[in-house]
Amino acid sequence: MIWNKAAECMSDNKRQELQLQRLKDAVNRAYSNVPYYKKRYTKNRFKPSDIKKLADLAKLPFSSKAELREGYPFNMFAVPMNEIVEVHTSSGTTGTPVVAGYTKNDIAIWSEVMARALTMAGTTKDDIVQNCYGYGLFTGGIGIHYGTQRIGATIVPISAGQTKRQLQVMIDFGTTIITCTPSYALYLAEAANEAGINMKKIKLRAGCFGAEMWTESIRNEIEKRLNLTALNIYGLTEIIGPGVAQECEAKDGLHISEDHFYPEIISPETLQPLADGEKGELVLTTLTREGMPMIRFRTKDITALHRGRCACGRTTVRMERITGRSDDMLKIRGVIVFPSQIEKALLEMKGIEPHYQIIVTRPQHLDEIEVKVEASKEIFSDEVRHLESVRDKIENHIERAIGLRVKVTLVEPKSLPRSEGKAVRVIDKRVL
Ligand code: DLL
Repeated sequence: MIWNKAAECMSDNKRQELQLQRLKDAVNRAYSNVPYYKKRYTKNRFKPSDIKKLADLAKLPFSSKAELREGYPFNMFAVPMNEIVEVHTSSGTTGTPVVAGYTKNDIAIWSEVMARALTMAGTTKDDIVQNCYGYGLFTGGIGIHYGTQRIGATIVPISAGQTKRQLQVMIDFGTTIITCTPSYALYLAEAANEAGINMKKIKLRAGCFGAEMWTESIRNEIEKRLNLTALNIYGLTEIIGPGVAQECEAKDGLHISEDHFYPEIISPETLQPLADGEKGELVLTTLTREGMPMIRFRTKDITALHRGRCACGRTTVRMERITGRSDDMLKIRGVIVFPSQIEKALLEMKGIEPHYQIIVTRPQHLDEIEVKVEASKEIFSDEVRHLESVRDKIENHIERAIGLRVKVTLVEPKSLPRSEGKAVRVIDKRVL
């Protein structure tokens, strides 16, 4: 168990003092060692010594994925290559990835914040952690691995895929904690059900699910089907990987390890800082990272921050679960739609499975959304009239939720593609 009370239960004053001192160092390191920052700060007539208080950070320009890609592969590194002990890349399927470099000390910090995250899910030395995040250039597998080893729990580095084997190992090894994407958790549950495995009889107790957007309804499904406590883990390659933030058992937001990652919320339209509690885009600054300092990185993830002591006793700021991206937000016939709103509406309906795809098209210059969702086995074998009435109900329900009429197609159970990593939920076929 790694509950670093000195860091996680710090008073606001003490934390801000520590953050300011670390921020000064971080900005200085970035400015002195990475030409990208030096060029931009010089253009803005900014010197690292201009950081006198935390709010001064807002004077600095943002960084974004697109700019980091231009630094491919190693131009964003702030130390000589022989101090970089590990590299990872962002999990994008297209285009040039962002490469993240870590020094030995960065790996120690990553292990620490990941250990804190797993501890929030109740992991102790006595646990067996089945890690189904992919190992390799993706940060998911190795990040969880480091955290588990830091706690001294047993890591089962099974990686993604091979669902039958996952289930066998889970039973034979007595896995107590599982880590994977929420969509893979649902897939595992389905496979377990098919294999006749009674989840109540196995030892799984909790899971850290993240790397993609999910909702409270998906949490309820996972908890019911896998018979465990499902907690949310957040992170991104550019900042460190998983472990930037994690939900504790109070399930009241994700605690950000803010002694290492400084969060801001901005309006994606005006780019101005927003107050606590207001929803906007999360911007993160690494306070201690040596290999690749990241100053004001626009995550494009939409959330809000909440301060105050949590029921668990931690005082670190909490972020709400991510409800969308400022860049994949859908605008359908002028109306803003977040795929998560459709998911939420869908999962409130009976007669369907939590496997769906949202397809956006633009026939005759008008946007259309088709939601393909798997009918449950019972409903699908029912008469057509019943199927149609279920479909109409879902269409009405989604319309009430998002203010738009969408076309719902009920498809055969298990006919939509399953994913072992991030599920592809939205297919935008529009040429905009
Ligand atoms: O997905 C790191 C990770 C691995 C996090 C394992 C959690 C568990 P990237 O591939 O760089 O890194 O993708 C980062 O994924 O900006 C979010 O848009 C999304 N994301 C990550 N965690 C969550 C989450 C890893 N809990 C991008 N909820 C981020 C919603 C998430 N979105």
